[in-house]
Amino acid sequence: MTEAVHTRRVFSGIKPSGGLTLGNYLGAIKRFVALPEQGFETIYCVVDMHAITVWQDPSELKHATRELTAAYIASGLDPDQSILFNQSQVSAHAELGWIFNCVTRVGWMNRMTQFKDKAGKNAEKVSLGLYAYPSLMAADILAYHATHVPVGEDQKQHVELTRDIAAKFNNDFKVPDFFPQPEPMIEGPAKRVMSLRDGTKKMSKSGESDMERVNMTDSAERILKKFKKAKTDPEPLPDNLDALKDRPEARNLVDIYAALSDVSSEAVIAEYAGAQWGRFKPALADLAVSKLVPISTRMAALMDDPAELDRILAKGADKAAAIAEPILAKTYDIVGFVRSHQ
Ligand code: AQP
Repeated sequence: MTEAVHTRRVFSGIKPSGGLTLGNYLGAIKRFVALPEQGFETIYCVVDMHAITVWQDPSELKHATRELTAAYIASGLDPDQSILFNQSQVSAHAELGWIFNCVTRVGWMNRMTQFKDKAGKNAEKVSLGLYAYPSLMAADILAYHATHVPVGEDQKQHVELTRDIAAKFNNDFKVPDFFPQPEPMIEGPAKRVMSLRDGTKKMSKSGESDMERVNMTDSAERILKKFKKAKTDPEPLPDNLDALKDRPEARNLVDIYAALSDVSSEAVIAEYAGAQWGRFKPALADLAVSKLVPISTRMAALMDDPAELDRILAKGADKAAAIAEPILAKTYDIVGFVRSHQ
């Protein structure tokens, strides 16, 4: 078989599992929005089926799905240029996910650190879906033969698993290059935005205290308060990043500043060398307000017309299905399913 040439196609998704954080914005949405200009075909998904791996109140799930759609658009995503849809409206995800459940080995799943972190001591009580999540994520990506997956550092292991699943499928069924080997794109200073209260813990939607995170919908006052109260240490900022090695909270705030202002962390430390927190924190908070508040204002306006958001998702789902369905049909044929009912 000649080597397949796969289109430079990006796929990524975000769970509508609650209010979006600055981590979701800097680690995902802001980067997603920049990719169409870089010559990629882009497919972005509101992964509602991943959200229900932990309990979601049904009406809140609908609200979070529309709010995430609004966040993508308010951050600059053009739904005519990128495909934007919610996962459950394209059945190829679940169908390919089942096939991948039968390709993936239990031993591979047992190595997934995010499951261990999320399940904690409760592993016996969490859903089977939470355990199988990475196999559905592989289906999300490979149903489109996507070649690039922009994600935060926390998702790297899942993209690597996707590569293993693709390779095993291609090998087991002797279809070299049918599924591509997608590349994780993990770039920039916001690969892992940390909690404002503990610089060793990821900033998460579901973190216990609201003061740990900045939400995309926080008011200016709330953003200012959260940065003011953010945990730091008594030292001023040094003149190089190496000196922040054992100061995770300080490093996190420098990285957030860099990501918000589109400069490197080195440039931030050069500008603020020797600065006390009393100078740096208000500058950071003002910067965050100037970037986030215009977005949350646009989000609120979009949320005033949920029917229009639903229409955008429906149109996106049609475009997504037009790509995924032929790939799924070919996969079924490769697996040996009889397809006599059209
Ligand atoms: N703190 C973060 N720093 C950088 N990137 C992040 N992402 C999430 N948090 C950070 C990136 O956002 C994308 C979507 O993530 P998700 O919402 O689907 O899943 P998640 O990583 O499990 O996000 P949360 O906020 O931690 O959700 P909950 O608390 O509901 O589990 C991914 O690309 C992720 O890397």
